[in-house]
Amino acid sequence: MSTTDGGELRIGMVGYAFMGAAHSQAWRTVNRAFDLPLRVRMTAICGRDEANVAAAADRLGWESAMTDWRELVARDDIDVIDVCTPGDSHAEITLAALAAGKHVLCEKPLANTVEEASAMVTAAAFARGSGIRSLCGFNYRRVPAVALMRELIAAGRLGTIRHIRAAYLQDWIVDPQFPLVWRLQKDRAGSGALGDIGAHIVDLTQYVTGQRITGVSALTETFVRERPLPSVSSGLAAAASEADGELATGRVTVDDAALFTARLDGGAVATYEATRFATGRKNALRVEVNGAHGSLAFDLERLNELEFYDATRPGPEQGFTRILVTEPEHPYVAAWWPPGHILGYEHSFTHQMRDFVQAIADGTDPAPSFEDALQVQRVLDAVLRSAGSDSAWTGVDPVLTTA
Ligand code: SOE
Repeated sequence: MSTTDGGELRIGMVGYAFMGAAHSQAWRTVNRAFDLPLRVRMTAICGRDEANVAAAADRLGWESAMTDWRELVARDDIDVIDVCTPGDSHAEITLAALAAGKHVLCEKPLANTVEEASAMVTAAAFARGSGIRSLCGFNYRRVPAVALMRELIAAGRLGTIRHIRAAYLQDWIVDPQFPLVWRLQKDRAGSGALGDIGAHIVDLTQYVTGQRITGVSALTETFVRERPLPSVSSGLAAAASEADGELATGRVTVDDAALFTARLDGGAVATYEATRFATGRKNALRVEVNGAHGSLAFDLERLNELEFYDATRPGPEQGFTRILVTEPEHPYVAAWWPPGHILGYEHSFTHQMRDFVQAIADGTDPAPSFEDALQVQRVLDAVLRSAGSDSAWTGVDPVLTTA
């Protein structure tokens, strides 16, 4: 069982790419922004390439660097394992860490399959009996404006929720020459835009409304089906179709875009769009919730703001107002700056670490739990099954031109 060492919480992180960097920034700042009962110690970072992980340790502020995550998990001077790797290793690392009595923070989506996610839920439930805490890294829940959105909806300010409208738009692979990185390979990532960014809007909309998706109708599309292999052989050469003198290419085995409608258990209906081909949109996450008494809208590109339409106000005063979510009474904000001094993307990760450390100290279960993340995984699986079947698809007869 993990024991904190005299008020220290010793972290071991696996992975050092984008999420590793974002989590490292959060581990570095959490005790400086928040008054916590435990002091985080960035004990070790782990990655496969010895030189690269040593450089990452130096750049990101870790005390030591390792190349074998199994050794990291076995260390008795580690209390928490933070999993920042591609999805195909989430389950293996998490199961080993829980079995070793470590608290676990696992990046989203929880796993590449429902089966893996279910095994992680079972292991987390068993470890919970020994006081071990686990959390899945849906960080956007911890943007103050998103947390405020949930508070306003829970307080009934919108009344009965009728519509949920969510889109997460990126464009980083529009160029067909962009290489076949791990996010574009099903065996590494599980799915494409759906699991990477669609998972965020599934979790976020369920979080802010308190409702859960009960069914979907979906379509997915892969616009570019062959891409150049990454410069370093990624073991895909066997699958590559290498013509004479042509650059070796490999097949894209995931969705570039996923669109689906959904029904939720509180009676709301919803539309979701997750795509990496929204040319010009870089990281555009937008959610709007329409209720009987009003609406709320959040835009990640304006993450310190929340748009609120209060239909209970006198007619002449009605209109979308812009709430600047920087007041001390807003979630998390009091730890930072005076009103009007805005926060950024990285603060959501610091807030995530704050809640995780506090939960470990209090002996409570942080959210989203692995059970919450398994439900997201089930939605992703349902989307892919729906998209793979023609059952709900109704074709439109072509107009036969006489010309
Ligand atoms: C995809 O590029 C990505 O990095 C996601 O994996 C993250 O979860 C999201 O926060 C930003 O975009």
